[in-house]
Amino acid sequence: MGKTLTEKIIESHLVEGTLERGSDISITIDQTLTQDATGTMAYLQFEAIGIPRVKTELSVSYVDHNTLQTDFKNPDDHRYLQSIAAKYGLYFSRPGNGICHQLHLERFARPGKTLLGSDSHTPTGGGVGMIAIGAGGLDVATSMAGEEFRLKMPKIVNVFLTGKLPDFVSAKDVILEILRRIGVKGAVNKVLEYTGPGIKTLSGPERGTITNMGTETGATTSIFPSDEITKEFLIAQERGDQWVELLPDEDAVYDETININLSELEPLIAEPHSPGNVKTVKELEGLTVDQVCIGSCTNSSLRDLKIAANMLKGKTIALNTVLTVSPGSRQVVGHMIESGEMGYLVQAGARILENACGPCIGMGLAPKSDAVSLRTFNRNFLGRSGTKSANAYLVSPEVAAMAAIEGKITDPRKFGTLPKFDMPKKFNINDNLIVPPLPPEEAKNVEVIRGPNIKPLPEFNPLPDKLEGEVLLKVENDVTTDHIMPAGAEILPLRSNIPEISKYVFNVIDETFHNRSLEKGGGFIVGGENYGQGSSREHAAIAPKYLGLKAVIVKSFARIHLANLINFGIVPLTFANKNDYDAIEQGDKFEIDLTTLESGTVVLKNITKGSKINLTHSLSETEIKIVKAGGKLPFIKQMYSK
Ligand code: MIC
Ligand code: SF4
Repeated sequence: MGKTLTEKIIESHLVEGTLERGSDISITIDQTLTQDATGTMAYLQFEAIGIPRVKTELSVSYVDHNTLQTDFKNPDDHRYLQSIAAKYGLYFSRPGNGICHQLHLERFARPGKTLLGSDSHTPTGGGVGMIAIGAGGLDVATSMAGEEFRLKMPKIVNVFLTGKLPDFVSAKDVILEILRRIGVKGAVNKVLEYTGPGIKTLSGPERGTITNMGTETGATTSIFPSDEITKEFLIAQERGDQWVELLPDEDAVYDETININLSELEPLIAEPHSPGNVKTVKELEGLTVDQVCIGSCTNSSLRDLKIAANMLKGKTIALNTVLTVSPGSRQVVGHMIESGEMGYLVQAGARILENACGPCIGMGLAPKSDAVSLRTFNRNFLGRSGTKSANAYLVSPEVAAMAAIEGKITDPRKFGTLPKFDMPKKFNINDNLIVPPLPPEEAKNVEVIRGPNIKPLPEFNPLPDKLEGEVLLKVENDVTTDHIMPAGAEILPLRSNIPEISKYVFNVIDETFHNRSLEKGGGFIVGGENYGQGSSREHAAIAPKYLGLKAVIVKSFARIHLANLINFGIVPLTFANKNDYDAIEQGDKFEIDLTTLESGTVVLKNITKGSKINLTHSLSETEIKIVKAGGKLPFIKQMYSK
């Protein structure tokens, strides 16, 4: 029986387990990446493990999230990260170089390799045929220390593409179409593997757009084969020697299939406040647009900026609309300047921002009250833009540029003829902002620099046999990590300081959460389906843990957040019977006996209601030990001390 590409790469990295779907497996990790907002924690944890140098083939530390620098905190973090990279053998991408995923695709992503990144959009690397997975910082830290990465063997979905995208329809519309069909939990514990004749019409970066935003379906990762298009891209990046052909077998067997005829797609848009609320642009035509933002790791490649620039050439943005552009990398900026196309954006009135995450994570350029903001980004969760009353919509660069010109949502096909532009056969390569690892003898003498913003990791104790407390909060389906641990200009700089950042836990839905948790000595969260979708930020686990959160009881979990809860010793439990969710109220007193955890089920006593509820979990034997030890770090320390 033939194999899928996913199976081939996983099999070549398999340490434990089999390809049987849903079983527990572990794989070796060739490359890691971190960004600054998750990186400081990841490296504090790496330091705590006590290994002198990273054991991966390649590890890169990027700075792209926290570049606003309203005070000493962000630059403190940057310094810390730079000194860590020098000490432990990592590449360091200096602030100003660009967004981690765009940069990694340009300079480091390699067909056939595995990449683990402490950012949920790490699957961007799947655009060149690698298995690239997002994870919490601690999992990345242990991978850097040479440990294998544990996951459930995912199901593999064949996304079979035929046809060719029409003018003014682009890669973003492909992933929006998939989100329209399967929603934000449609691919949990699945890999989206792209095949079919249509893939030949998509360039490396366009494939990256699709695999990047595959994250929003809950997928473990997404992958394209490594073919002649990949070869062309790697040659253009002067990395032709790293190309290998990697295709699924012709008789590969997939668990599911999604058929998409690219020729039939039309411009799409995701409405507030979920990437899964997809409509056609036509349906929303005429809605006044206050802000347009082009950029983010989804749509900031040279191709994306070129199409927008050429549509805006010789025009002025509408009086009622603000346009921001945050390019993905210096390579992109360099080409745009050289070709003169950056001038088209500037002359049209675009506000050119730094090559960084910027408005995507609420780091500046918050929209006005009640604004309609059209963004080429991948997430439009409530409050993420920095303005709680704003309505963010997700679109392609074509739809964004058209809205900037017209001041209202307009089908870009009304623009007329698609402007022509050339893509370079060879990109300008300048890696002078990527500091390579120091040789071990020199690295030894490097001193790690810790500013006052870097606070030590809190320590957590083993769990007792019985958990007691009350329901601190009951939430609905699809609660995101942006609800649990918001980001933005005020909160993001606190990522290296758990006591401080914990003050903002659940702030968007309940400002009393922090104080109540402390008053009650911690307790429980009850939630619906897909709890913890979105970001890989482990702060959504560490900070609630710091406030005393003992267990989370939900209908289902999102993959990365589930792993983060385990890593920090918060027991993740699911209802055996989902209807039991209904009878629970905030404030109910619970008792959970953990001595039966190994059997796969535990009983929850709702003391307030006088009822008993059966709970289950998906924890492996090792994960049970990790949770009971109070988290992965105490668990590893226990292991090493033995
Ligand atoms: C995001 O897009 O939400 C982030 C910010 O990049 C996160 C990581 C983080 O919270 O630091 C992600 O996607 O994992
Ligand atoms: Fe940065 Fe936004 Fe991409 Fe997250 S989704 S890595 S915040 S650009």
